[in-house]
Amino acid sequence: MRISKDLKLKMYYTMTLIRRFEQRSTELFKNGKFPGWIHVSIGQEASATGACLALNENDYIGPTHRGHGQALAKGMDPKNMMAELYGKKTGCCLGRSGSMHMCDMSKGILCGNAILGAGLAFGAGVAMSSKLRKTDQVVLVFFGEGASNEGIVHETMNMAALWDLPIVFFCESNQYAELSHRDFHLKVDTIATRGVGYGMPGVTIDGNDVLEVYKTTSKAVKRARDGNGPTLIDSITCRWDGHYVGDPMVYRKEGDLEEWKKKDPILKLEKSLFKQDGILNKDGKQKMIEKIDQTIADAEEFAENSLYPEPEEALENVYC
Ligand SMILES: Cc1ncc(C[n+]2csc(CCOP(=O)(O)OP(=O)(O)O)c2C)c(N)n1
Repeated sequence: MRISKDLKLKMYYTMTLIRRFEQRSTELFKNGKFPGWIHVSIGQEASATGACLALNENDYIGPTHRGHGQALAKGMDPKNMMAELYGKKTGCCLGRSGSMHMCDMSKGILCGNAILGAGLAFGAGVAMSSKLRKTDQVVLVFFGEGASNEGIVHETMNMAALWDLPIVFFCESNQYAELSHRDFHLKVDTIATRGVGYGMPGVTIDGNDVLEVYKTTSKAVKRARDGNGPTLIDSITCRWDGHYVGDPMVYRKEGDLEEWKKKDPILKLEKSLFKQDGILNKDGKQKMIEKIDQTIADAEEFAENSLYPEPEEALENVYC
């Protein structure tokens, strides 16, 4: 599969935006600028980017509790995301969701979910709707290797395969689930092998290689759109930060962070873009970073200057 120069640059831009957005939101959170809890995905940018860029604009994603990168890659406006983190009225969920439940239906971003595995069942419902209404839309649901052991994940995969739903199950295997290394709760080397048990293909990929993620996801999306049912993708990556911002990471395996940092997904793509003349050079990189930093600064200013919802608005948009 040939990947155009423009798409490669878009991948680089998106991954860098995710990283810098999350680095800045970490600083803002630590400075007490907004309340709650945030889970960042620094180190995993290639997985969210390659997966989302393989989708059409009107396809859907089901994000996780670690979903900033997933939503940005699917096109959420950084202003609405930052304002949501701040709990402001101008946020993507009017200040009601915070970091973990962001959505933007106009961009096909179904609600993030703090209940592990639940997003898969919602996603299968949306995929079923797409199939019944013949809209040709595909749903890609993200989950972690920790969530892969939840009952709802197995029930959903079985049903989705049985009914050939247009859905892609995308596992961001980032090595840790809360404070547990994967070896602590998984007997198998890759959860892709579980696909056999449901009658769907399972593929293991280097989740830090955005080109590989994109190619594999594109095939899975085509299979789903063609009516041939779901694919299970195990995208092997690693989170560099704690489970949540502020996590002291005392459980982390010695030396593993250093090893994973050598496999930085952004640097990996950068090296290949620099090598192929004309795609990116030092100047182009600098300009792109300036643009990204301005986008983030604008988002921050927008969030700072926006209003909080009024207490009497608390029950607006509540359906039941
Ligand atoms: C049903 C359910 N069980 C337990 C939790 C508590 N919990 C929150 S995040 C997490 C670990 C998630 O690990 P993983 O699915 O690998 O995603 P990651 O955080 O690594 O991205 C757990 C156990 C929860 N939110 N929901």
